[in-house]
Amino acid sequence: MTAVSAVKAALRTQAIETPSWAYGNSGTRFKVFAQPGVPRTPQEKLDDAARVHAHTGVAPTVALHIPWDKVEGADGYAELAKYAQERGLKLGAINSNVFQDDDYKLGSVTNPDPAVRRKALDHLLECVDIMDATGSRDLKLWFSDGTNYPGQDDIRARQDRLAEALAAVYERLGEGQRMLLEYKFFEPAFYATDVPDWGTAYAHCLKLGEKAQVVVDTGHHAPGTNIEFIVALLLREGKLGAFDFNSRFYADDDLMVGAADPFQLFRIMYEVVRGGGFTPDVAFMLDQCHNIEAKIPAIIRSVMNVQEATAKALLVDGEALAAAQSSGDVLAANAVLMDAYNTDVRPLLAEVREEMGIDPDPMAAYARSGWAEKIIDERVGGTQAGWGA
Ligand code: PSV
Ligand code: MN
Repeated sequence: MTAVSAVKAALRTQAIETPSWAYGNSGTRFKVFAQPGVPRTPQEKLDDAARVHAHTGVAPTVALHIPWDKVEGADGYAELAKYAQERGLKLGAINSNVFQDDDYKLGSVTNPDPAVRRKALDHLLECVDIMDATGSRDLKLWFSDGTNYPGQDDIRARQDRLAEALAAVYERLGEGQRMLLEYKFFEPAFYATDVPDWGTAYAHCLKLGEKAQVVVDTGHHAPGTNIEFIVALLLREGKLGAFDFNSRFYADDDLMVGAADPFQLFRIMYEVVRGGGFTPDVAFMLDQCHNIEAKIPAIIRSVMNVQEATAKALLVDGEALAAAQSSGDVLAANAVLMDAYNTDVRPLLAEVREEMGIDPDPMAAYARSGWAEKIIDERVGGTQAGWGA
């Protein structure tokens, strides 16, 4: 049996990064529903993130998205990092954005026009400059690049252009910095996406070197994909850099992690633990949008969902599992996993929180804190943060 004290100790060290954009307004291509109290600035997003960390104890970093979190002035990003630090936070991954300008209609770094490619590359390099100022370790790259129609552009040439841009960014990385390459099987390109799957991301990262790692966004797979297999394989190859956690029912829904399929999240976390991925070398980030639900409690709930899946994964009796597996006892092996999955870990996590000096019930503590009412009262006027803001 796994010692409960060891499980608790591991849970206390967990770090789940929350995304700045989850605190802002979001929606679908049909409608963005504004919510009262939503942050107007990157600083206000950090104020909200600090509440999530205060109530969960395990959300100490915040990912930025550039230009959504652009700040002015030569020292703007260093000051933002200081602002975070004063609130008990650190700035996390810098997410690049080469998907929202008109220039990128036919792609960014894979665009047939060299001038557009240069512009996209300059943005990626600027993101590394920002990492220097914020002290961030990771640059997250997601490309919306692809084609809508067969014959629209040369699939192979686009891979060459992608490789060229990635190599230039890789060259620019400093000591202790990494690039994380994210894949997504479709959207906004519908025929051929230039980085559609883990294999493509892996092939590029392998060529680039050890500072290039793959990001698994759980929402970026076709229905039925065995994501935990991908996780196991990337870990085995030393190429799993991070997760973007969220839930999907249909496409890239960006719903709360663990909401659609908590069993899948458990299976993923089991492979993480099994493969030695429960270390700071793998970044556990959320990439979600809260279109209709209150944002801060939704993020707290998401962090708790990841914690619950992790606790269950840590509770798997490895010895019993190995014994059942090696003796070919299919049902016993399956039962070991299911026993862990079916354990109610909420009391254990409540104890962990008490030991960390925080309220055992983060949702109730946040509701009692009065923060939601305070931001609704105070954040009046200005422009609320949201897509493209
Ligand atoms: C793309 O769908 C993605 O998952 C990337 O991580 C982007 O940076 C993020 O969503 C934007 O919300
Ligand atoms: Mn993502």
